[in-house]
Amino acid sequence: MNKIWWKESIMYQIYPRSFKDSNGDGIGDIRGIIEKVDYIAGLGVDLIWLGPVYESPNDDNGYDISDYYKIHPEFGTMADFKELLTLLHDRGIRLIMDLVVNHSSDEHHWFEEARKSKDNPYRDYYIWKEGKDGGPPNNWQAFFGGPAWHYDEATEEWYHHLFTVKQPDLNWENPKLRAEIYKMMQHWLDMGVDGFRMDVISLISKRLEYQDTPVDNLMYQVNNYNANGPRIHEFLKEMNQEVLSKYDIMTVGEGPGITKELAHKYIGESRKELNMLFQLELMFKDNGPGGKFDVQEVKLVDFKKLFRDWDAAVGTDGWNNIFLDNHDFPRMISRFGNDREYRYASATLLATFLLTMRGTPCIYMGSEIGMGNVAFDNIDDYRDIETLHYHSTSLDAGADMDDVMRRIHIQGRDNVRTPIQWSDDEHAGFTTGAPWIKANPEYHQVNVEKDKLSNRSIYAYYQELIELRKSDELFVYGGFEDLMPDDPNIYCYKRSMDGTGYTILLNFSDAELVIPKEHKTEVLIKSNYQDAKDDKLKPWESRIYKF
Ligand code: TEU
Ligand code: CA
Repeated sequence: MNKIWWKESIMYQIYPRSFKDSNGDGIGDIRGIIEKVDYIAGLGVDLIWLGPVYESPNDDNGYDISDYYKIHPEFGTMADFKELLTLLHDRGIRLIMDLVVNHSSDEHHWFEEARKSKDNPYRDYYIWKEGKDGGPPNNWQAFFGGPAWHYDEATEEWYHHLFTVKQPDLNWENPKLRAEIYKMMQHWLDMGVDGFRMDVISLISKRLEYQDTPVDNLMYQVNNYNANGPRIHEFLKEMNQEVLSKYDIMTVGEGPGITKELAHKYIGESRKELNMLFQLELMFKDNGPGGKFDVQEVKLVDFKKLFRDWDAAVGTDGWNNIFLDNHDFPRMISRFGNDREYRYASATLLATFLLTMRGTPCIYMGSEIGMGNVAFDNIDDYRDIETLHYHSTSLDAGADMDDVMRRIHIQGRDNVRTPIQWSDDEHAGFTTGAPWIKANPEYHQVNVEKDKLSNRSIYAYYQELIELRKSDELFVYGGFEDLMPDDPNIYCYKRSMDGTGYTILLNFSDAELVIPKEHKTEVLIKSNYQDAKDDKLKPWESRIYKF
């Protein structure tokens, strides 16, 4: 196993709009992050993933970029960005940017040119087709609803968009486009950025037949027609050769359709493509036949199997990222823990999981104080395009709207996009103005100020666990073994090397459970309960034993 810094790093994701507003316009910004650099550094993390801060009309909150070289004025200036980078580097913290190159904004000048005429030099930067029988070129659906094609009257052709109509897909078949992207990546890396999180990178190589899918199901279409296209590895190898290999940086790829069987092709060290993946299998596991708002139960045994299989899939020639939420999915404490009776215990149990698994952990901002999902009663308080689209189409279809709201409360992306709760002040201390999205009313009970004063501080627990992980490289390079794969409530695994190591025991339930006998001889070095008992695991108790 090769040793390298990005395997040893502890990542923290910042969704800039919702982190901290510095100037009272209600939008989180770079100077807000600068104000909180000590808060971030104090946690002990050493790698930041910064969500998109590029110029964007914000159809999809920055995932629709109109200029890859500019900082969006609502986030600040290029000088602010450079100052943040320096401040972080001074503290030994690296920063990676979001790289969103499956699509651009329709307001990018490439697209504004491309749509002018069929012979425009930028035409071929995007994907244009003639319609079929008066309709779109094929029956593909877009992620956030509607067809994956939009008719453009000026040239009487359709352009392809897997996300919204304002996110036209880029044509990676075109070498000029690829060269532009590589040049742009070099620009940021030359500035000192430490790598990229690559948005839906699994979708960039298209199947040029553009065949109809026989099944009316978005995920089926994505997995079989959109993801892992024929040239994906050729493109990633080229990108690695032209750009990535020239810098001491890290990359994490994201995207649907990357199964554990295919993972090695993306991140095998010998393959020279990417370093690690945000695998979405767990994130999609509760999606029923009706998609993400059709929520199904996921059992702990399935959760464990998934991590066991992914660990085996990367083996010793590859690397995983370990995360349980991000800006697209529900808060981990609400999804996998108990955010009501056992907030402290389940938040710290999930922290223990993230920080003791094999793979680079990624902590989504707010987890360090145990922030949970939000449930606004009124749809007007929601901002996410996916949620709003789901609501309006359900309304048109005559659905039971109480049930629709209930589903939004469970799965909507705004669950993770409400402002960070800094204090009990108005708007959770996030802004002095009107926030772009309301704070989660839980902020009166759950906020940074209160957490830090508490003798059961979740932030303090994260600090301790991060320190523990950093104190022994066995947590990074040791092997992983699931010791009780079939237990319905307990996750028990071993991290070890040459006969020494740690046993991690996690009670994923509200019940008090008997401790499996074989661990009684080991030394307990950490529990999330101060009054841990010898023979019983309390609800959501986590333990780390050394042997
Ligand atoms: O998301 C990729 C992705 O797979 C989404 O379809 C995800 O499944 C969806 O958000 C679930 O509801 C990335 C970004 O993380 C997301 O914020 C963007 O909206 C999307 O790409 C388009 O750029
Ligand atoms: Ca602001």
